[in-house]
Amino acid sequence: MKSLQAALNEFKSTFSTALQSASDEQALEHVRTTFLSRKGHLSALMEQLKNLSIEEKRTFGPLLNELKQWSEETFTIHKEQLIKSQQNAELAKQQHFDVTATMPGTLRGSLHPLTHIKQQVENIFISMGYQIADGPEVETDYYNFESLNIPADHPARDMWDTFWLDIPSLLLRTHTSPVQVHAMEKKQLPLAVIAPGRCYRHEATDATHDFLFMQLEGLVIDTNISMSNLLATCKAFLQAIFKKDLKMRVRPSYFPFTEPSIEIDITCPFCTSGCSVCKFSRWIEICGAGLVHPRVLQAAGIDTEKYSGFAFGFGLTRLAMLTYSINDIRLLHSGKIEFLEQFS
Ligand code: FA5
Repeated sequence: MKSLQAALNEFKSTFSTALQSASDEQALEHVRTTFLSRKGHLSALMEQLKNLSIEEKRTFGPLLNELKQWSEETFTIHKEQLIKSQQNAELAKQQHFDVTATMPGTLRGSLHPLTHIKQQVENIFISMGYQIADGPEVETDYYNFESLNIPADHPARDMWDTFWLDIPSLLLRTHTSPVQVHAMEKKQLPLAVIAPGRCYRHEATDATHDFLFMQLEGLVIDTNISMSNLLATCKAFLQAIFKKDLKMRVRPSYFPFTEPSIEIDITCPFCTSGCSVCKFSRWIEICGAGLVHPRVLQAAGIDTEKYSGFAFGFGLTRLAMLTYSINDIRLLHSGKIEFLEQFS
């Protein structure tokens, strides 16, 4: 009897000591398995009960139950205290964390030059009252060609080397002009939209041509629209983007969806007497444009007696090249960190 009493006392003191020195959850779990689990010291003491006489059982039964209850409660209290103090320590660490501190040697991201120019262009046109329109990059033959007055047998299709998909009549859009038709079909006239976006052409690449590039489409439909509205808009836009009073030159051109069609050149923003960017000509071709062809308006169900419009298509990638003096268009999709770092 005495020895069981001694064992109970010893359990109490060793359990208390072990619990006090358990300073993390792993140590606490070790205390639990050693003392309180099915194979632990407490179970071993309980086992001894069955070998005792009835009288001894009367004495030690309640004592063992008390010990069990006490040890489990003490363990739970200790565990809760430990978790709380860990949380407090974690919180104290966070409170001393300086979110504004700079980490030495970390790479800082920046906007891609194409994203940057796109945002600038959008802001300029939004300030002129334009809305941003969008269209799919996988287009149908109808929107990329037919609706723009370029039927299947029209030789002008050769102007745009096309990536056709395996699915009949689907292609990667060769220009942003299909967005004109999507916008007109919404029939909310008058209309002033721009559509910056990616285009794809199945052509050999060089320093100024890529198979993937960005264009900026513009379309205005209203009553009494004339060529002078188009030229004034282009001039205002170019002055805003290059922040210079550049001279514009207009050349006659041909696009099946505009009549008359023009191409616009600007004086080179980088030199006064010729440089490699303007190929020593002092002029840089910047966009195709014109008055929207009546057939395109009619295809979109617009009354050509009442409405007319102008459209333009800038090479947005080329604008980025001019703005940032990038001498090879292919760098823009090279993913080269040394190249991109220059724009941060
Ligand atoms: C067009 O794509 C017409 N849709 C533009 C237009 C719109 C005319 C509205 C009239 C009215 P063009 O094929 O010329 O036209 O392309 C327009 C601009 O896109 C070019 O001036 C050039 O800056 C750019 N561009 C064309 N091909 C490439 C290419 N492979 N890589 C990079 N930029 C290109």
